[in-house]
Amino acid sequence: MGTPRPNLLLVVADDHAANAVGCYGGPHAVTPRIDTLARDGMRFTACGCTNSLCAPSRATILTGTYNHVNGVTTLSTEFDAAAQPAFPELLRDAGYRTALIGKWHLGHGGVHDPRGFDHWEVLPGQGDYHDPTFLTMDGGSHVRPGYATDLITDLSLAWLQETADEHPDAPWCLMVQHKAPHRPWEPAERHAALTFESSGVEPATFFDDYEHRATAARDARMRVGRDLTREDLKGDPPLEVVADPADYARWALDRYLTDYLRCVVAVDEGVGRLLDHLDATGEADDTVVLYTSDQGFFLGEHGWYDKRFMYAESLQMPLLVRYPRLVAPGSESDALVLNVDFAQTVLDLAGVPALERMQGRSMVPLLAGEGGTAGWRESTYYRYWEHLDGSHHVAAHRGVRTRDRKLVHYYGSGCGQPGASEQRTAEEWELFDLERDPSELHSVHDDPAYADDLVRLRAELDRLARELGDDIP
Ligand SMILES: [Ca+2]
Repeated sequence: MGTPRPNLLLVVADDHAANAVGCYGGPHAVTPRIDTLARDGMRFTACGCTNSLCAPSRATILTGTYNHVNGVTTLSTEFDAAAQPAFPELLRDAGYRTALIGKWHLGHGGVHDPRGFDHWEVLPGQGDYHDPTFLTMDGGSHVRPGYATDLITDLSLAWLQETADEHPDAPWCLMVQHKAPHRPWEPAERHAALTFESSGVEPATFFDDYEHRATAARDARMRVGRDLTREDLKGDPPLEVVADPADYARWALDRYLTDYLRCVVAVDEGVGRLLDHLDATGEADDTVVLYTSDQGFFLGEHGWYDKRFMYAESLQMPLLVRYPRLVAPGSESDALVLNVDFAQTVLDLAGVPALERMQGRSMVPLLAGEGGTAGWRESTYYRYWEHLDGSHHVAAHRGVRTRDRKLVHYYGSGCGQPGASEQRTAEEWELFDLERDPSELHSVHDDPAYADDLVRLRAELDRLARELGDDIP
């Protein structure tokens, strides 16, 4: 890249599904400010995560490596920032001012603290929505009165002002990491009465019967109509819905989505404040703005909340990138990009060499609109390690996704991972024809018509595992 080196504003939400980002065309259009990033930049329609879970995705984003390399396989495996070089440190070494504000979720104290930042202020663990405690670089902590999403934006704007005052000539990289809209979905007081027509609309797969798939789908404990708690739903159901499970499920979905979307509205407002700031300071043209989430989320599809599975809604991450000096407004890419690509992309935009160990690819050619997806990867590797956790009970699995097929392998073991059950479960496979069955309702794994596909995809799964250095269970 030429000069000037761009500023880098990376906004990472938590569990923000593409179906709740208006520009993705889903049912929930509540993000007018975030949507301007698609209007003015590039919308990626097929961005995936490599493991649909908070901490593992964050470790992948920072290091540009898969979880078998960075060690953050589950929620119980803390990040060793001293042993896992991450892109912010490389940027700082190259003269960038760097900061991280908000959710970290990769452990705290010593080697687990954020590294490579001139400034950080983070929530402990998941953090709280209201009057949250923040941890600071000096080892201290303090409670800040207010709403987490607003406070994270306030602190981000304050740091931008401070760095502009003290280091006016240095480019900066700011990671704004929201807690929202993560469970338990507690909205700001000013949004507590907001309602949404779309919260009452059930997805086509809401009453999924989990037939024609591995038993893992049926056995998962993340059904909106069964597994959300009274705390999640903020109260008891009205009497008229308790007798009928379908009525109860619809009520729970509306309750769940209403609070989820209220939390998203605050995130959108926060993004709007950051964009307004860039306009006010005249930095908009020289700043890369990237909006994403650490993974996707189920908003009632298949009857579920949460993530973890390799199914479409949890696999897909929203990814919007605005950078007027490189990216054409209103552009779109359907390349199979991954969160493991972000580190190398950001470094490339800054003109800083990536590390040899990084396992993704720079998306800069895609952002520049050069050659479409020619030469880009045509298959992606996935592995969810947290076998049968006590709450959601999703079986560990790995898989390969191509443009028109998805092969999933439930390998039946926690492989000794912290946070994973040692209970053995049956080994199972699923194969989906994504063209005929985009909702992934009917595995064709045992259909003779797909025998050739199966052979080809199993070989591709093995090839990817070998290439990336993951042990095949
Ligand atoms: Ca998350």
